[in-house]
Amino acid sequence: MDKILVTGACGQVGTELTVKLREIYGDQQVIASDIADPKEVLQQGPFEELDVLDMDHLEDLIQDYDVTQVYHLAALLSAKAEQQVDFAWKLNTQGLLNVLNLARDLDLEKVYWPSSIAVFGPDTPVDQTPQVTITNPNTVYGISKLACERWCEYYYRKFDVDVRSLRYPGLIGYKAMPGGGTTDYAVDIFHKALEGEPFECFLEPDTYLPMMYMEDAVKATIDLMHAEGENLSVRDSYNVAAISFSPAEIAAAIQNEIPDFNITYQPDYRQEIADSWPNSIDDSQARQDWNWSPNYDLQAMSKDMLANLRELKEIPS
Ligand code: AKB
Repeated sequence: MDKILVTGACGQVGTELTVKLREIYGDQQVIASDIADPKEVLQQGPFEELDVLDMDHLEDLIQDYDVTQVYHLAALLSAKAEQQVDFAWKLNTQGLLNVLNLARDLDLEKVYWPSSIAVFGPDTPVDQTPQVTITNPNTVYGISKLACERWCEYYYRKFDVDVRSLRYPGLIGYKAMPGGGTTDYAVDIFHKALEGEPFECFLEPDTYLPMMYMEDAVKATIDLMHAEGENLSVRDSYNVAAISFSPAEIAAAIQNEIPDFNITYQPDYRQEIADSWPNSIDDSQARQDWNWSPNYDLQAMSKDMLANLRELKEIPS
């Protein structure tokens, strides 16, 4: 019987992934954990307060619940990490190493860990960035993700830990807010547009970044975890792609639905982070190995985001 522990379950990805995993495996089979208090949506099943740097507590939880798989999502995102460099490095790298060591020592069946397009840097080819290419990240978040990718591959090859990973692009969803990323603007913009407020964007209008609707990100994660291990040729982290757009383009997509919506631009330190990341990603290896393909383009995503947020915020259309 699969028993799944999700760390960082209160985060943007964790919230949606935990709900989906409980739909698939059953509420009691998925233990949500976070350093933060449980959200209402996570109270359908077990919840444990957990600091992933506390290895003893992590080990106790895995043993007490007979956990077979860990989805290790607890981390600091790019913009926040630049403000707390030492802590970001410690949380992002030691947190994963704690999980990988326990996966090895307690013989866990599988581990999922998210990497990011932040592993790429200013020397990386920006368009259709290949699976294997120059990385050279220049943010603490990117450096930590790249180091962790290497650890994942190392633990797979050396200790047979079945750890699987995706390089998430910016993720856009309506069920949970992102916290501290460079791509967060692409979520905030929908909230402002629906509240009838102008949006001040912290990136330049023509800053292209790879993005993905959360439905697709959750699908990619589950599909990768359900894939036959022998089909997976990438054991550091898979490129996955869906949409690439700029702030000006997403504003235009929103204006199709809300013509009065107004955007202004006030770039800050996050512009430099965004400038070091690719415009678009080549995900052909993921397509080939486990049949990855996204369902949402910019228009479909914008429509769905607005419809769902309208309902949640009880705003008439
Ligand atoms: C961030 O902006 O930090 C994240 C990411 C691209 O990993 N959304």
